[in-house]
Amino acid sequence: MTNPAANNDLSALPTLSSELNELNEAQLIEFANAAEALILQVNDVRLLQDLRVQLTGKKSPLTGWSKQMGKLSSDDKKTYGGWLHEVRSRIQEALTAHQQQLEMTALNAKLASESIDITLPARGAQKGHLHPVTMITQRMQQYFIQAGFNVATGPEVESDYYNFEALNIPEHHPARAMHDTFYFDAHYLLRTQTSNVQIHTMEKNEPPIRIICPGRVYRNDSDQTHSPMFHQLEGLMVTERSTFAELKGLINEFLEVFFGKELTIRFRPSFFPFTEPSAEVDILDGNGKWLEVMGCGMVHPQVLTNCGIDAEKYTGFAFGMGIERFAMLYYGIDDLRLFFQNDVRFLKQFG
Ligand code: 2NL
Repeated sequence: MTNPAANNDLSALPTLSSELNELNEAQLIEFANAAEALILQVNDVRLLQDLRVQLTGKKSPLTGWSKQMGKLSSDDKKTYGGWLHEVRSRIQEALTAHQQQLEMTALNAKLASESIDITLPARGAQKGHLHPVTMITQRMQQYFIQAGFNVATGPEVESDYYNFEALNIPEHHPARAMHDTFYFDAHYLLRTQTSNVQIHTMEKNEPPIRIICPGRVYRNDSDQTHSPMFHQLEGLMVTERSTFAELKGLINEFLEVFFGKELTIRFRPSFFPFTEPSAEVDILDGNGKWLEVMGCGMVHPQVLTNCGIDAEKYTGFAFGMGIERFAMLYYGIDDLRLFFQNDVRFLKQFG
């Protein structure tokens, strides 16, 4: 920004002689009066600065007159010196007083324009919430905890023994293939289900055992219904007389409590290496379509034996389900990947 030259109009000042000894007191008083009036007309601080220079600066008439003081007789020095001092003092006081006035006015205007209306309603705190997968996990756990199950967790990096071998999954089983399982080396991998936790628990504890095992699992798969990392909740109960009938009753009640309504449920014969017999559980949706929601079965005697549990004395049942699958059904979501993109527009809807 350029600083424009002074543009105050000084024509309102009386035109006086530039010769000091040609002036009288009345003329100088009139000059001071006119200067004061001129000062009061300025309503901009920068223009007032300019006017200060015009009225009292090196090129001002006042300074011009003061420079002639040396040529005067000592009597005249007193007289003219008194008048000039009076004029300069009045002008300077008027400039200072008016400058303060202008600054005050500007400040008040600024304060008024920036004032805060404290009567406006507050914006309110933005409250976060748990991730939908966490909320669904907790909803599932809530049922099993009241039914007497304990929550158990374990490592996500596991050896092939705890992930496959102990579960009766044979060497040549397709789940063991490189394209399904993330291996670190020949023996260590990312668990493909949470069953390793049940194996560790059975190794370390005598029945009765009642546990659920929620957690992250990993499979080399990615599309609308598969994610390389997802969550499972598995359950295991081992006692002296656990039966398939008890398993069915538990699963039926869990599903109806979870979805909060009566359901048509079927247990469809299936196969898992670690359970015998095995079943897949379907629920009938509103369109007459069967939806597969989980798998279950009686723990294979070989699995009990692998964990040091007497398979002649004890029986067990187990089940497993995908947590994202339940979350999709519960919330009506058709793409599993949405759970892992962390798009706030998606996540916000679950508060
Ligand atoms: C499914 C099926 C299942 C199990 C998991 C299990 C664990 C042990 C012993 C026996 Cl240690 N069984 N787990 C049993 C049946 C089914 O999961 O579709 N999961 C998503």
